[in-house]
Amino acid sequence: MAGSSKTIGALLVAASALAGAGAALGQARHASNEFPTGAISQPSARVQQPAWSGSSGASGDPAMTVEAIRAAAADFPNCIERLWSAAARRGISRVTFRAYAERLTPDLRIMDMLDAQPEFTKSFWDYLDLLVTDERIEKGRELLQRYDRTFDAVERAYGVDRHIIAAIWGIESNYGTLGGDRPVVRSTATLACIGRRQRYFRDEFLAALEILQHGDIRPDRLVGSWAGAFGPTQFMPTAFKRYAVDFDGDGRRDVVDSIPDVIASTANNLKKDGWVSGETWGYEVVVPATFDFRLAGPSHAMTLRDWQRAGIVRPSHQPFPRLDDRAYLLVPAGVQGPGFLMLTNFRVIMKYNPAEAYALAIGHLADRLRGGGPFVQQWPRYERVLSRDERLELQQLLARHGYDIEPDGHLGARTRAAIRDFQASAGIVPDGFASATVLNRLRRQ
Ligand SMILES: [Ca+2]
Repeated sequence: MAGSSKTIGALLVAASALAGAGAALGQARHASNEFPTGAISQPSARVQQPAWSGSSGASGDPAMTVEAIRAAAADFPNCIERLWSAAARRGISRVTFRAYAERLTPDLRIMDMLDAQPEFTKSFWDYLDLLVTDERIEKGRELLQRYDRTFDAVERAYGVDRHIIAAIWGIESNYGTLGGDRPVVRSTATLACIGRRQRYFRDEFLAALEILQHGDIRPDRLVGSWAGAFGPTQFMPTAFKRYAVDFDGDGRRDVVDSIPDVIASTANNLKKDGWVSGETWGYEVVVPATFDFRLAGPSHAMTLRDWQRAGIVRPSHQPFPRLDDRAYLLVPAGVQGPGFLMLTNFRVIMKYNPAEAYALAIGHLADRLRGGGPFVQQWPRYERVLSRDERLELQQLLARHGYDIEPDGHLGARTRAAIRDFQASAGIVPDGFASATVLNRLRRQ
């Protein structure tokens, strides 16, 4: 996790994120917020990886043209050698460098993944359905039982709820079964020398070499997503440096093969990111159609007492346990779906995986592991999800109507705000939801 990330393409997350190699790339744990983890399917190690498409990236970045990629690939051995002095300053020996860096070849297929912009995306509810399944709930409960004593010890040491850790384990890698099989050193070396994120990945590459230098993880076990996230809870190399702990006391911080190290390191990560002990992540709430939806969004936090006064209640009118806790309102599907009041710990989960759909899946799976039920309210499953072209068109139409947005196909907070303003002016419930209905209204204006 390289730092915090804020602007989230929240409503719709790229479908490719689920399709391959734990496509791990958020700004925090992963390198771009468009492609979070949560591997659903994973090519097996025996299946031959397809070659690079040989085409320019969709981002339009000058470093992603075919010519730039080919030139950087030709220069790859020199690029690696230029990193030697930085590696040496980190205490990496020439022997280690020779063994793991010098003979690397680039994995150019990663360039396709770095710039993947799928035309079709899934809805928020489709992601939740895919990520929080009965099978995942059952498996998680089994693991909570099997590692009961480890979870006890970790909760005592870090004060982080075991169900959240188990849920991260389940969402990030399906409990260690879908973490990716690409060598982390090769992936990060490729991204450090080729493409549009070289600066970011130089640090990841060098941190990966440090792991091998210290002998924390066996070289053949340091494999993961194409972006270099590894282990059951998908640590990036720099996140490993910051958060990994040796909880089983064998002298190695092995967040791949030691379950105590995995559980404790993940807890330590959340704790250092600000986890509030004894508090949950948030609540499902009912948002009335008359509600002022401009109050929604991460930039507007207020106490649960104030939300209650504004007309927000829990589905069966259970009281909020701690009325002074501050929360922000998330309404992923507008007035037609459930709302959520997100506490501090939701923001902490967002640092772990900076996509709202994934963070909500982690919180919800944790509740289910604890014995809670599904969400009470229905999602608007009849709503069609806009394609990438339609999302762009929606933004272009909004911009043409004078709303302050830059069309990029990603529906973030600014687009939602513009949609709300447009809806208000058109006399529809201003919930900011990018529906086909809104697009049609814009087309007719
Ligand atoms: Ca250990």
